[in-house]
Amino acid sequence: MAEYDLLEQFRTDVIEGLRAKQKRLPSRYFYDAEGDAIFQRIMRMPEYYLTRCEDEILGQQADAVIDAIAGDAHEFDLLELGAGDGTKTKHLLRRLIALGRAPFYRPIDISRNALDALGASLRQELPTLRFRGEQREYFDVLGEPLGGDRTKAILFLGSNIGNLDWVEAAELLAGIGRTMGPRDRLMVGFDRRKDPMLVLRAYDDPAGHTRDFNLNLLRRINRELGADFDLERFVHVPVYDPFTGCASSYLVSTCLQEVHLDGVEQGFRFRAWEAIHTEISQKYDQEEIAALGAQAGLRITHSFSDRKDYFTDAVFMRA
Ligand code: AVI
Repeated sequence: MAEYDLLEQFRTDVIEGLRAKQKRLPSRYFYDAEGDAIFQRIMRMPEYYLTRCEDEILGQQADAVIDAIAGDAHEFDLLELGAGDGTKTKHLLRRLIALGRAPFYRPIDISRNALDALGASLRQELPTLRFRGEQREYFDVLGEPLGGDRTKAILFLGSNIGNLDWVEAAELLAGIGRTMGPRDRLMVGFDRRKDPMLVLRAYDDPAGHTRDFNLNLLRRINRELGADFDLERFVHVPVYDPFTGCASSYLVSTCLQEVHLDGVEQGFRFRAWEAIHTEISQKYDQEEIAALGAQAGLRITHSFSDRKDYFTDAVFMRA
């Protein structure tokens, strides 16, 4: 999508979300340059176990993971949806290069900043690697297949799937599955169900990075869409429901107020303590991972977990 269309889509989604009976803002808009930088801080904080656990899996089980996703293919496309800074994937890339194998790495991310930074670091750290970044949304892959007749290993790491609800997640996996041949594999990173307080702390950190991450979305709306959100009048409220395994974030208005957007005549009214839903981060158990895959027409071939069983990278093929 062109820059102009992206901005129009952002505007439409914000207006629709703030007009809804239960207000919402899509979490995919967290990731402007500032949001990317805050997310880097989140990934480094002690409470956010997800990144460290998946890093442990890819670092310590790289050979087994490579075997599971690429078999004996020498040349293959390694696609990554939502590549971010690619830190964890570099474990696999380094090992592949050391083994003398020749993957063509295709990181796909909605964030131009993330892709540019990743490209620069790859050129420096892995100068022999062939790669090409693509700025796209995950869901674009449904309308526009991932392409190529070469063997494909597709990565969807970091519990990014957790930011989708069950129906969206199953649709995305099914859509990816339709583009997969019998030799292709898809590896998805799932955050596992665990002690609810541990999950909650990952989204309710004492340093306030997750709060800043959420509030930055209002700052972005102010800057890009000419709104007048007063950030002092919203608080970040994370909750975790151990019944559904869903962590949710809200921005809650602390008072009665009206917010305006350039070109929109009617303001958006907030009652005191009215909430905007901003994000879900779904946690899964092993049965749910298998059931989600099955609903998408996929079956698990391998499953890799960290020592604490906090995180699982599941490898799927077409059922
Ligand atoms: C990108 N995604 C998997 C993160 C998560 O855990 O849901 C985003 C995040 N939101 C708050 N902290 C981190």
